[in-house]
Amino acid sequence: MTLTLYGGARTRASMPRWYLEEKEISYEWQMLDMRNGEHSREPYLSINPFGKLPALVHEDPTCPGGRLQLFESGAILLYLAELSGECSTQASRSLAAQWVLFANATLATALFVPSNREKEFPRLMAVLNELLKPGQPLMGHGWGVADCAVNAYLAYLPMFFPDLDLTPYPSVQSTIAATQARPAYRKVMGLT
Ligand SMILES: N[C@@H](CCC(=O)N[C@@H](CS)C(=O)NCC(=O)O)C(=O)O
Repeated sequence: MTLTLYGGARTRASMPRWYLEEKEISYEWQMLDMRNGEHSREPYLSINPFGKLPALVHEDPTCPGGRLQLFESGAILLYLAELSGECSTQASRSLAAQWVLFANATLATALFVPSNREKEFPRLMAVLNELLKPGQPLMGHGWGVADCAVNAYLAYLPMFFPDLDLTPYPSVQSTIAATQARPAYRKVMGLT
């Protein structure tokens, strides 16, 4: 079986790539040159017709037609969580979906849609600050897909909004620091 992850510089491909590295799943990394529009033309459009990154291709005889093509970082993460064996029950699959959807829809919107940042962002941060316990995963017994999705967005905060005051959220701050210290995260973000 071959897994190929397509991404570009500073894209959400870092999320599924981080997961693959943490779980030591072997994969091929295809970095597209977005400045030259490689994501907006063939052959990439045959993988994601919307021309957005990331996308995953899984060549595997057990997939219908021997090959699965997936776009949307959340769908890719959930598929990888299935492959890694992290989500083996209905309840764990549903909780994983809850956190991945929360990260990609609710949290991402609060962060990156400027009109939401004033009200929605502090509201979410206050709750996350209570829920996040340093060293404890959001679900399950070890670092997993929920932590990957949520913590990847939290770790974007100092990158995209360096002036944002996070001191009211000490657990969020510790979570960001713990994320930045993880070797797999550092590798994927080019911090090593
Ligand atoms: N909801 C999608 C968002 C994908 C997305 O917007 N990707 C950006 C990079 S982070 C992209 O490909 N932008 C290029 C473009 O829109 O032309 C996901 O999570 O995968």
